[in-house]
Amino acid sequence: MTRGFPAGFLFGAATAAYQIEGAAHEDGRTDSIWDAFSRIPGTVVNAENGEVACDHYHRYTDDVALMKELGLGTYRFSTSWSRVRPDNGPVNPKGIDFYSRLVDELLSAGIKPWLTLYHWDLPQALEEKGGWVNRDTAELFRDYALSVHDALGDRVGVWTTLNEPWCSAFVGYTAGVHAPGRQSKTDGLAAGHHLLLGHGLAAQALRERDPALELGITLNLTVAKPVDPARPGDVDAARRIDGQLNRFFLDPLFRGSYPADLLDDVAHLGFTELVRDGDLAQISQPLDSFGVNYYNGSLVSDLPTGSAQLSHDPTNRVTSSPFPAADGVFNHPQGLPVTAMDWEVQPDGLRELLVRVGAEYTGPAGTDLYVTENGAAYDDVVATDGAVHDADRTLFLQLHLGAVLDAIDEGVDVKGYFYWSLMDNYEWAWGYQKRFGIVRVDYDTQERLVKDSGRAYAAIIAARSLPAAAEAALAK
Ligand code: GBH
Repeated sequence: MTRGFPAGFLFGAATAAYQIEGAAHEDGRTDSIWDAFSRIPGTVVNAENGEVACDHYHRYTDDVALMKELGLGTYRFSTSWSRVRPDNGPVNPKGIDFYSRLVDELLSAGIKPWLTLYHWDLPQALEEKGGWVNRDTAELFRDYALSVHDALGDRVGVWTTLNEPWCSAFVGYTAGVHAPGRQSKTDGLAAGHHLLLGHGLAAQALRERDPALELGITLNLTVAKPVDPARPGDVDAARRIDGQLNRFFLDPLFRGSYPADLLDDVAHLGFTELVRDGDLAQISQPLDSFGVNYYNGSLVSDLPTGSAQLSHDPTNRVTSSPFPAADGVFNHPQGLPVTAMDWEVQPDGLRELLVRVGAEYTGPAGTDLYVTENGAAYDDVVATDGAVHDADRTLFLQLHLGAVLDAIDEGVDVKGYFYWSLMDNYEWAWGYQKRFGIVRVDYDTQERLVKDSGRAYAAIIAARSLPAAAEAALAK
């Protein structure tokens, strides 16, 4: 027996500007924080950067043709602030024209454009004025959002303000693993609040300008479990991770307040002084859509294990934990299979997360729920027959689509799923070493090759159901 997806369920794939576009110095684009960060020795594996990436800037018509071949109903991409408004100056006609042409190409292929305004690439000129730690950046983000809408609002219906503000704030400003590479608990907290504020300002302004748009935000969320539910230290560890990763963003957005326990945890870092009257009302704008990015869950304790890392540092620099108030919290392996990122494969965590988010946040708010990213890196090889037989990725995809169906069976109205990523690309501090695509990219020739997983996804999309083989795997 196969398992069908509900009518109207959207199937897509996702990318982000800096990870695929290349053309970093073309048509007026200037540096983002990722251009600057990747030049610092030791920050990125093999000192790789996004100067060329997948050369999507020049190959977007071919890439859209591939999307059409796969049968994608929607494509989630991001616009580069540094291309649209170099150094946050006036709008750059050539920069915005690229996105205009991309959108036209998508529309003529029958693919719904899903636009994200910010996927981690702040103009470096703004970082030099304090970046997201500077409250003014929130207002500048609103102005940039309106600039993009001025040019594309007539053709793009779905607008996501931010991708994973947790990563922007805490991996960028506290752990130092991502751009801009700062290692400060207070900077991460300030960045987190100002990103939320920027979201709220942009959301209100976009909505006033265009009441018909579908407006949302995307968060990376986890399922944090205590190693031993009977040990108070473990339970508190799980509470902290949930608070500092999930609820730090979910609660202000949907409930108009920061969680009390989180405020207690970070009080000694001066967090409350940052939050001004009216900020939370500004942040908690009504949302039409909400995106969950899910990769894995976490099992935590206040007792260390052999591998006591909360996050991975690709280049083995001295970096910090991304959690500002979780010193003494340790991640424990669950013994599940891992991807090439060493992330455990835990599809049931996606079901559990969707059920929780649906029940506690999006459901009561009447906000549509989507999985805007989910995917896996594997050490793909091109076989002698010229194909990539990535059975591990196909299984990953099927298991997670199965988890989405499980959540739907439990009554959560999940409206769509985006695989991360359409194609292999620049995996941030890991450079080109990690491949997440359902399409392989040969970085010497820029040739694209649909992997077996891409064919499997295309078949699922065409049938609008999971095949029987997937169900057998799911039953295991
Ligand atoms: C997404 O972020 C990004 O949006 C995308 O740009 C990126 O390419 C993609 O994922 C793949 O990385 O503590 O070691 O278990 C991913 C967000 C947050 C997911 C941290 C993994 C736990 C890592 N990540 N999380 S670990």
